[in-house]
Amino acid sequence: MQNKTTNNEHTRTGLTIDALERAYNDNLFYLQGRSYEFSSANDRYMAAAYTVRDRMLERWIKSAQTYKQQCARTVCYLSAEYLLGPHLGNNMINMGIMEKAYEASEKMGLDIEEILETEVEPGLGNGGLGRLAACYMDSLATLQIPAIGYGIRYEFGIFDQLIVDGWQVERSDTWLHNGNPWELPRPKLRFGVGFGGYTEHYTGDDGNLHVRWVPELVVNGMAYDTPILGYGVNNTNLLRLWKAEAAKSFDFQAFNVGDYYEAVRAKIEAENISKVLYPNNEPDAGKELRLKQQYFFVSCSLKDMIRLNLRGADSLDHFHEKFTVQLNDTHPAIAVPELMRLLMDEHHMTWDKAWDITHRCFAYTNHTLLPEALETWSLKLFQRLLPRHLEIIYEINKRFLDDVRMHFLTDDGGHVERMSIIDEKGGGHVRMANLACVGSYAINGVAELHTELLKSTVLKDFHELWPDKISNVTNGVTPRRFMVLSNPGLSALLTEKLGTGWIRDLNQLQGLERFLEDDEFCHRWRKIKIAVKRDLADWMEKNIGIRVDASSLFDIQVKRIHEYKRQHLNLLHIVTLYNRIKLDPGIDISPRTFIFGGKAAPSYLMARLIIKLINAVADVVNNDPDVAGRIKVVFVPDFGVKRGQRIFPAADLSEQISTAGMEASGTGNMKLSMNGALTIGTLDGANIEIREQVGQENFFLFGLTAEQVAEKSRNGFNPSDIYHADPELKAAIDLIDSGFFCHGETKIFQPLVNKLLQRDPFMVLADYRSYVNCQDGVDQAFRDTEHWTRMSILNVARIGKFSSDRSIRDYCSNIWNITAVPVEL
Ligand code: 26Q
Repeated sequence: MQNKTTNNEHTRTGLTIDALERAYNDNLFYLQGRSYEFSSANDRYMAAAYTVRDRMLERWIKSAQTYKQQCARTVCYLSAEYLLGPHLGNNMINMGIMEKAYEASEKMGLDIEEILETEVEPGLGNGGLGRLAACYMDSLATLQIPAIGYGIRYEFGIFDQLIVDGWQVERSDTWLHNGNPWELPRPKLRFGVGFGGYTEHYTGDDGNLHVRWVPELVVNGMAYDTPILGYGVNNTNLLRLWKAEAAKSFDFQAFNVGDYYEAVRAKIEAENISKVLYPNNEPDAGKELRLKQQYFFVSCSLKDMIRLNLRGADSLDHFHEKFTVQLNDTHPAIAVPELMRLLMDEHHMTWDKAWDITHRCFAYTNHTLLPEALETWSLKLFQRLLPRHLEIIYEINKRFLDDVRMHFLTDDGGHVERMSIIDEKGGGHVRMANLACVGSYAINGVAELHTELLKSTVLKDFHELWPDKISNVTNGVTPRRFMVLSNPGLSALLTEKLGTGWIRDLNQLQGLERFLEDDEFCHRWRKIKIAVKRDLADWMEKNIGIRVDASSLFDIQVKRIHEYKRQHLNLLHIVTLYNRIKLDPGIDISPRTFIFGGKAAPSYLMARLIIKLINAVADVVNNDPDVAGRIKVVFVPDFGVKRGQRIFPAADLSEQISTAGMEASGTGNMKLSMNGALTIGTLDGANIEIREQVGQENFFLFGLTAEQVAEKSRNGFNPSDIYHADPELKAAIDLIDSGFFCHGETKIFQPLVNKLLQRDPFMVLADYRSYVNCQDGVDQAFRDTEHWTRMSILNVARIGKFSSDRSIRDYCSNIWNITAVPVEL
């Protein structure tokens, strides 16, 4: 096989169809060891993946060289989660070779759809927070910002979800089983990370007092690098994930004294640290391992940054100028004392100098207001695992509380107690949010309402003390993955009318407003939507066995299952429609397909029950001849990025129905609206800003405001009064309670019904009437196809703000103070 042809296109870098074809065959043969005739789907996928990866590597190396030469300031994004989604299609889009890949595979008789479908997505995250990190990595590279994403290379990511008899069943994730062509292992890049032990105070050669931590156990972290290519640029950034390994080979000491099994146990324990991703909402059990994970990846990452800094400087005095470090929630907040420790204990800086650098380094993003979701660790666990860090935290806290006392003077009003990093109650806990606030130069919320609520509730005291520290950066999502890749039909129409500029500058979609009166355009808009709905319908029939009408209204709620997201409010509407049909079988209802998807945290019983109820209602509704296909209910199992890419483009209606004040931002709301769905939603999170942008006349609003929710939860509200006053509501709840959806079993859904009627902090019943009436409005609106199309176009035309490019620009100018570094080949 030749490396070059007459047109001088190299097999590993050339972008012509001919070069791609040669490269594919070469990789299949020499990397997979397969001939063309005897390849499996995975062999073909691997050959295609290596073909694309080869073309990323020179860009990657050039990026590293450019950043190094220019001593570029770099963003380090510290996140315990990255929900990346499949790489292959996205990298082909960003490299600009999707069309050529189609042509080349056609020429070779390959099924490119099958190849793309074969990739198992790396599910290294739970949901919104992890997916946000992945969108931000895409935008950072696209905007040519030098950036490193640091995280954990979990061997097992988020579990796979099966549905058995309507219940969620978890299966372990298998993303690494067939090999991962996107990562490059870096065996030379290893750092030791200590745990346990004790601290020693000693006088150094310099005559000063120093502290030395003598850990009981050292675990190694090894780097695995994944290149992240920007769209339409050469910049290729780095996602560096750490895998835990035993520091000593397991036959070392114990073997000599004969305790071979003890040595094996120690090795396994070390490797456990990066074994599995924790589901959110998982309570105390196993918490120790979670803290170990956090410290493990943070310590490796900071040591790596120090190494990089010392390559181009002879001290760490300018560390905070070289790097800015974004903390994705409090999960990496242990970075604050760890950087202090590294600077003082290992690089012999004074406290004052180390603190000056540390608190100018970090910025903290908060993703939740729910008090039960704010992380704390018991002092006992901290003391046992990280004794030196606890000493440092005490000292940070002591100095900080002196400032608090100074600031609030005699009239303390409880500030010291509330702002302390240590919560003295219940045996004592470290409050990670307080640690992150004190250790950071900037704090941000993820949508305007969320940020305002942060300032007035959970972080009120900090806002009083530092009025300029808290700001808002509304979340965004990448249009490359969630439009160009997942909705090629719509993207082609947009590009035909507007050129390709919208892909990097989403505000250019405003140009669509010119076509509102263009009948031919509107007709094509509808044709594209119906085509993707048909694709999804075919897929669901094939994979789930439920046949739906592609011309019905596709009403979609896909996200993690949680009471605050209120999938059960959606269900109450469905049961209400069912009752209406049963009462009057001739009733006129716009045909609808209700599509749900989402995973429940394994220990979250109420969320598991909601899944069971969705499936139980689906079973009855889908098989009742009176309903005659007017409404269908489908639960799509194992919702993740890959399934999302099929579902988002097919939505007519996007359900964003959380209790106001509880969804920090939401990002699915953006993905759906970008694909032409209209939103039915509460005034919560980013919904408010989406409505502002697309126009209130193009958004279905219902429900209590955050203020009203807060007022009701202060003064109490009585769901049972609402139940008795609304006959349709009562009928819906009674039907669920009667066991009707469960072969007469009355017990199963009782916990759910009881909670709704007795003490529901999520106020489902309080919003029921407003929701159902709003849904009646949706039903009417969907009948006016032309007007619906107009609203759909306007949603897309005005969604530009929610590109993650805009979010990253906000971070760059308002928080990070960083500028682009273009890479030339
Ligand atoms: C904490 C402790 C122990 C184990 C797990 C966790 C844990 C893990 C993940 C806690 C929370 C998460 C994830 C939170 C999350 O995804 N939040 C969402 O973040 C999105 C991006 O900002 C927002 O759009 C959503 O509103 C918010 O819910």
